[in-house]
Amino acid sequence: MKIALIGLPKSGKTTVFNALTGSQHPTDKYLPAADEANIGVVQVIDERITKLSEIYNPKKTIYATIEYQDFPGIFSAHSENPENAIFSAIKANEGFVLVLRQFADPELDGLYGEAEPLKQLEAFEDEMILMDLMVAEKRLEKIELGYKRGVKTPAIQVEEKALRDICEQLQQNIPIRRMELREEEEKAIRGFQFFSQKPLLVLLNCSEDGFKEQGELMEKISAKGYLVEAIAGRFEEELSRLEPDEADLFMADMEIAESARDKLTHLCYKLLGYISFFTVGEDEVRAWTITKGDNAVTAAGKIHSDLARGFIRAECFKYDDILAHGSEKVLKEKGLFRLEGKEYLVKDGDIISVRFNV
Ligand SMILES: Nc1nc2c(ncn2[C@@H]2O[C@H](COP(=O)(O)OP(=O)(O)O)[C@@H](O)[C@H]2O)c(=O)[nH]1
Ligand SMILES: [Mg+2]
Repeated sequence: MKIALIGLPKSGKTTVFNALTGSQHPTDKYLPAADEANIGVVQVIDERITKLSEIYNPKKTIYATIEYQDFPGIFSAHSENPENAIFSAIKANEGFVLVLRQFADPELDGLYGEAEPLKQLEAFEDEMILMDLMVAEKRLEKIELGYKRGVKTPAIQVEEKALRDICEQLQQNIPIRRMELREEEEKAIRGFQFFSQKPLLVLLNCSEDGFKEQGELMEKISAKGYLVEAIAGRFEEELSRLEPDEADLFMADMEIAESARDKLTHLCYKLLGYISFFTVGEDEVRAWTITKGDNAVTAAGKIHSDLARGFIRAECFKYDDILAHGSEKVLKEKGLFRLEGKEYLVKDGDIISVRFNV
């Protein structure tokens, strides 16, 4: 899973990134904006994998991972080119975490305007919509030119129609993720990786004593249809540098139940509608990430394209059942071992072994 941290300069993206990845990139207030993204990979320590590993004792245990990319601040300057390299890199991610500064800082206020998350959120949506509009309109111009030269395939006509519909709604300030697109439209525009189509999590970066008091603001943001969370970025960064025992004490003291890393992990799965299934055996116990609603063939394809191509059946049981009964033998005796076909919708926590033939 690939997630981009985005936001205005000095909103605390690198601070949050450090907290999530345990890295120590500089976050000096007066440091000029970086020109490259920081990249860090975080393991998703799913305790189900840990427990399965205890049962199967495999040679390898492989957790899922989230790759976080901490981008330099965007949309701070006007007239940014919608095709610049940073934008393309951001759009290559599956979802965005928009970090909004909610902690007060007189110097940052002076430089970047006061911490007004709602206003900043709106400004961000506007910019994203504008960038998408520019990209879509440019493509439409190219299509027109092509028509004049006699290039007019059915696929291009579908794309043209989709883009016209989208432009019309973008002009009314509707982000693409809220538009109802038909499947063919969705397919036709997939390659553009439009900003306003990506799932967006709003992360309020608060002061140490302010992150619990964001209820009202969070409700407002959530009423606009966003997933939203508040954390104390700098405090979390400090926490991530402590030994686990020590960190637990500080967390208890602050009444934080979950580290920023764990919190963000759950939220990112939710944001993207992802679930996990597992494969188990002597060699390897491993977590795989799919979209809720994916069928057994799609899940098999995550493991290897041959498994999807030659799919015969999925042998399947539930994590909860193996945990309760301890062995596959018992599951078979109890009839908790299932054979599922191609159309079976894989559930979170399914343990799957694919029978295939290529
Ligand atoms: N008080 C406070 N300061 C923070 C917090 N998060 C970041 N900062 C400060 O804000 C400045 C910019 O942070 P940084 O993470 O570099 O922002 P970026 O430009 O978005 O990557 C630094 O001086 C941080 O120490 C926070 O939660 N509380
Ligand atoms: Mg930074």
